[in-house]
Amino acid sequence: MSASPDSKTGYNSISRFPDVTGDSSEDEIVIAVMGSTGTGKSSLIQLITCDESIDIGESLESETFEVKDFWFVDHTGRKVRLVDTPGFDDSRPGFTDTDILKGIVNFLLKEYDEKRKLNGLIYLQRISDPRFGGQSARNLRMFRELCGTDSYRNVVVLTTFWDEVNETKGATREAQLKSKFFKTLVDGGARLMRHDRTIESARAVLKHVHTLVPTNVGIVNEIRVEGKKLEDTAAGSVRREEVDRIIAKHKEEVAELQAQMSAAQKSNLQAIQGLQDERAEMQKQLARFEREAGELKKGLDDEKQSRERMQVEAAKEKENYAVWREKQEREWTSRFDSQTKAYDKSVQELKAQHEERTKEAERVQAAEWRANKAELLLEIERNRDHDSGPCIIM
Ligand SMILES: Nc1nc2c(ncn2[C@@H]2O[C@H](COP(=O)(O)OP(=O)(O)O)[C@@H](O)[C@H]2O)c(=O)[nH]1
Ligand SMILES: [Mg+2]
Repeated sequence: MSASPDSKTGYNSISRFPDVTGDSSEDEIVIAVMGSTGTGKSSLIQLITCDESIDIGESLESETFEVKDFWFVDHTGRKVRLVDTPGFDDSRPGFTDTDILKGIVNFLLKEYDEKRKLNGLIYLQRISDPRFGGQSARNLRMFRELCGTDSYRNVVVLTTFWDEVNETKGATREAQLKSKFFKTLVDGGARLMRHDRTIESARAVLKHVHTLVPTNVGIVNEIRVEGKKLEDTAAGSVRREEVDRIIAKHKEEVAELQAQMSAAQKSNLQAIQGLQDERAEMQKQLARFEREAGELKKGLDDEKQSRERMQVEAAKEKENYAVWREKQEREWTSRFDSQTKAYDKSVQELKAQHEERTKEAERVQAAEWRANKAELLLEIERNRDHDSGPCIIM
């Protein structure tokens, strides 16, 4: 059995490789793997990541009851995160579909809050199933409502268990899935692909997902952008309707048993015991669904708090930015002032140096002139002495 999920979020994060790209790298590829229990979700993730710690269910009883992500670095050096999700069904004692819905929604909201979109959503479907039963229909409906029509083009409907059908039967079922049960998704841009448990078919899916434009799924937009409560989202209301319907049906059945018991009271005690057991079982189930209805409502309070927390955080971030900007402006102004002062000072110094040098040059030149003048005067004096000397006539 897997490690228990984070008690608050129902979501675990498991990494196999060192984080080479940083936590919220834009290059990161995020792919959610969904579908009913036992369709091969965990097996597919294990095949791709080679992670032996992944729990593979040996029976249809689900091994996966929390959302977990596993990641690896693909051949192009990109970090790929594959998110294993539980299917919507009642095979886990103590876990309701609302718990599953909350786990998945918490994961999706966390991705959105950390500014990551989903590159792809792989929805697994066993091709070997002879009929598309109520459980499969329920699962598919929840999946579609979680996605929202805008994200259909990011969906890959991946058929598994091809080894359990012959090609003709498989192809016939595939055509039926495409034209009937998955028609809405395919018409909206989803791709139908096959997985035969080989790494090649798994890689083909990844290759296709790499070409898709990342998306924010519908339920995230409903909660974060439109401000809806979980209960009022498309997926939440599907679950609420279902829970309400089941509660109403159970109540009817309990009332009917009560009536039968009163009638049987007169006939025999054994029959009464049987009916009493049946009523006890019925009431146990009723309590389970009533608890689920309460849980669905409780989820809303959590969300309200988280939405309010996000609003407070956004306001705080805005305020921090204003403070940071003001501080930055102050720093720039003071830096500019001191630079201007330093510049003025060096201009003054240069000016003084220039004046000093000019004066020095003038001093040198004046001294030279004085020396020249003295020499000239001396020369003149000498010439005068010569001209006025004794004149010898031959
Ligand atoms: N025959 C067959 N068995 C498969 C295939 N994929 C998975 N399984 C088996 O089906 C069971 C459930 O698989 P798992 O990956 O746990 O399904 P999950 O509940 O969707 O995660 C396991 O015993 C797997 O070994 C497949 O393509 N063919
Ligand atoms: Mg699983």
